[in-house]
Amino acid sequence: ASSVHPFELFAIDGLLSDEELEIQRTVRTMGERELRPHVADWFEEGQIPARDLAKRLGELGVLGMHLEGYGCAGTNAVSYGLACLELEAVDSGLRSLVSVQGSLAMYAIWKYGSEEQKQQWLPGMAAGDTIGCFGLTEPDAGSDPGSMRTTAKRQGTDWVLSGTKMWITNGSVADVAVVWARTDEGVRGFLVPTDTPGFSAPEIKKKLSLRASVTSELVLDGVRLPADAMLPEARGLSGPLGCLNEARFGIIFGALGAARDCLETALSYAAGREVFTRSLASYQLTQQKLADMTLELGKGMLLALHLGRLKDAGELPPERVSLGKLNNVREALDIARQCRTILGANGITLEYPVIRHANNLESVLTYEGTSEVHTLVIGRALTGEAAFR
Ligand code: TGC
Ligand code: FAD
Repeated sequence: ASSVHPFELFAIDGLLSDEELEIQRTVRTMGERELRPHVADWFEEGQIPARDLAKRLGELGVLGMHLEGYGCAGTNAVSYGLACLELEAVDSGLRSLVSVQGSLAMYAIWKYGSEEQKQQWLPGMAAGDTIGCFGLTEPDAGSDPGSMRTTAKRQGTDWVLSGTKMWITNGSVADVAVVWARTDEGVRGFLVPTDTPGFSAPEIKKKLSLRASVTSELVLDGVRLPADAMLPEARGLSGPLGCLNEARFGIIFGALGAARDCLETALSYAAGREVFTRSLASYQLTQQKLADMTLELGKGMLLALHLGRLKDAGELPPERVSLGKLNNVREALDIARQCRTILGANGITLEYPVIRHANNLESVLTYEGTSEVHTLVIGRALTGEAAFR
């Protein structure tokens, strides 16, 4: 019997330009050929060849791809989203590497940096020769970054940074850390070369999610920086939050990549698996699961594309980003868990990608604003009442 791909049922490709389709195909091909064969091992071992990966992703042109100038490709937002989708179809950890490099570390410099800072850092970061990380979260300040304790104090013309950042993607492999700290004039951002005395980045081990991604603590023990290490154009919490909008946008598409991979796996598994007398795919209960998941995947994709078009038109305020991040990550996680049931016991091994995606999506639900935070952002937009505190 013939079958149709979930995205084909929704006629998604017809909504994309030739250039967008080409970028999507290129990233997908590279991911399938070069990343997928290794990713289950990276996940199992809890180790990735981050330097080689960054270099290869730089060659592919996806690091900071939606930024203009300084060696960046300057694509539209939808193309960037599609690249995130294809990388996350392999593993959320790979999309994380790209999100943090391009949307958090590079974007912070691109948006808030001086011309000298941009010239110094961005071309190497776009090429993947230089790795960046983004330190906002602290052990006691996650959803509420305004309560951060890390300080930057003036000593003559220098700045001295002290404090601890937690859960920082790419931390231990980074060459430069974008660190947000409290100063007498509010929260400011600093570019910290990671070989500066007083800086260390121990890796966080024993994770059961995003194992194919480096996650670290950043320790700032009296890190002395020159005056020009500060990002001149970022003032207050709107600086880091402005970067988060960019990374959250990538996740709106990215999470659907993980979901698509789970659904494709479950469809093919159900077609080949005989239970009782027939293929698992021929039972009504299975078809209900597959139909419901296809609906959510397709609706999520339509939402992502709509938000992408709005972003390209300059009409994507933060509460719209929250709509996409909340919906698409939540639904992707539900899809991953439901697909897991279709694979039965095979669903719990790394022989199939499904439980790896499901475990990864637990992190994706939490980072870049938890589902509760995005719910409250939408609630504030609807009612005018902030319920965070
Ligand atoms: P609030 O009073 O609302 O705002 C403070 C200032 O910030 C402005 N603002 C924003 N600006 C740009 N984009 C946004 N999304 C913004 N949201 C708020 C706001 O206008 C204000 O500006 P000004 O000039 O008046 O000072 O702030 P609040 O303290 O009440 O907090 C609001 C809340 C809870 C929504 C916010 O703090 C928040 O988003 N919390 C979640 C934190 C978060 O997402 N952390 C992520 C860390 S990075 C990460 O997880 C990377 S993982 C990546 C990977 O591996 O892929
Ligand atoms: P908390 O803020 O302590 O929240 C705990 C629970 O309380 C959550 O369910 C939350 O939704 C809920 N909650 C909080 N406030 C409210 C409220 N007002 N009302 C109701 N419920 C509430 N951070 C970085 O800065 N850079 C990175 O590169 C980075 N990478 C990460 C990578 C991984 C793998 C992970 C897991 C996290 C990463 N983070 C990073 C940190 C991430 O952004 C935070 O974990 C996240 O913002 C939540 O903060 P928290 O873990 O401190 O949880």
